[in-house]
Amino acid sequence: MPMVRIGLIGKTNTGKTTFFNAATLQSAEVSNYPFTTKTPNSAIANAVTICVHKELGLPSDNPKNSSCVDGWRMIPIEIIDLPGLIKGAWEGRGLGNQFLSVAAQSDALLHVVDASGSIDAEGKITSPGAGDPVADIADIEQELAMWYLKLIENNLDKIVRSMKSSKATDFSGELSEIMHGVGVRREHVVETLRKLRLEGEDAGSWTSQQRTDFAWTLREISKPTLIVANKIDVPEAAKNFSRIREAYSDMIVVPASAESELTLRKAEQSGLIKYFPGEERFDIVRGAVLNEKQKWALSHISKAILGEYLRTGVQFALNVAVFKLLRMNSVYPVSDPTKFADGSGNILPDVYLLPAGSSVQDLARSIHSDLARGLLYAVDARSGIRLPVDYQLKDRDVLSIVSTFKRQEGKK
Ligand SMILES: Nc1nc2c(ncn2[C@@H]2O[C@H](COP(=O)(O)OP(=O)(O)OP(=O)(O)O)[C@@H](O)[C@H]2O)c(=O)[nH]1
Ligand SMILES: [Mg+2]
Repeated sequence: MPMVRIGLIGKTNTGKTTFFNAATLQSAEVSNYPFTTKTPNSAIANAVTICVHKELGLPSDNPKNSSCVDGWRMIPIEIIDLPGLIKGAWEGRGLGNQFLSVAAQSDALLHVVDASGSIDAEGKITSPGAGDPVADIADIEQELAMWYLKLIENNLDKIVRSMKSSKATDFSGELSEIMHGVGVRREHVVETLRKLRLEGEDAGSWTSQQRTDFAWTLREISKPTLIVANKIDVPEAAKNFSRIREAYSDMIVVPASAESELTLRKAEQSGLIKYFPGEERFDIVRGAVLNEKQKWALSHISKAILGEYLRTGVQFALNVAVFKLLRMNSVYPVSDPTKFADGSGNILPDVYLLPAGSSVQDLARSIHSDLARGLLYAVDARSGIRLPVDYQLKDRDVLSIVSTFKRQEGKK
């Protein structure tokens, strides 16, 4: 199963690497100098959802491809932290440009913005409130669309020529093939054409406005994005957060303090507090060893972040990206539906993330191609009812796949 991949994009100094470190517990370099990150960092974080084991009345489970902590199922996903982008990146300015293609290989993007307004338009640190995060978002959105436009325009003539020679009328197949590397699928192109009422039009005679609209819409459809309004711990951020929500009312905006999440996860790691990522609270377990600075930091997080915004936003942003933007369902394949176990008796060993609309056939295919080839039907472990191969999977389904090809779960 290819892992869900989420890319962090934004201007320099917005806190992308801090977010990445908090989500993955890595220690990639963070600083207040512009362009600290010079090449992409990639590591594993988790999407978190309530595990089915409690609901099924099982006292415990034996996760293999994921983990289960206090009833939360943690499903590995890949996070990519990218160098900061600047205006003109699509034309080759700055470090970010050469990595736009890496960003584009993500399934979804988290657009990290400095909501405290502590950076200027070029990403240099300034006094809080002086910068304009609403304009920063627009700059980056523009970069992505221009980059798509360039890719499209560079290939449009070729596509139109080849369509003419093959007398084809629909260019979605060819365009998606060319843009496959940046995660554009045929259905994205088809949806874009439909949305803009450009179906059946000769792409070769589109106006430049039509090309631009096509690039913007294709980018939105093929690369779902949410805005992370970071540095919400800085007082100046509250006002900007409202402005961002207003200006981008059609997008999900998650208030976040990546630095607070990093502090909490590090304190949890060293046993100072008990904290589960995304929770609305933490408990101090070794209060006696905390110094004044640590005490102040934890109390500030408790009041200014958890008290005001309920959570630091890091885990929440990842969950929203996976379960809302990408509409993933979590599905638990088992080989013994009566015991909810694999062939070796491991209870609920695996969970798969599959986009809404996926079928039993899709699940079988993502487990093993042989399993899919010999696929007969599936059994719903909760009810024992047989499910046809085209049954559309629901979130939290537990099912056993019956195929002429026998295999044990966990063997790939
Ligand atoms: N107050 C506050 N500062 C933060 C937060 N997140 C990051 N910072 C600070 O912002 C500065 C930039 O952080 P980085 O994580 O290096 O930013 P980046 O977006 O990766 O920057 P580039 O790699 O240069 O693109 C550092 O001084 C961080 O400590 C936050 O949630 N709150
Ligand atoms: Mg960085």
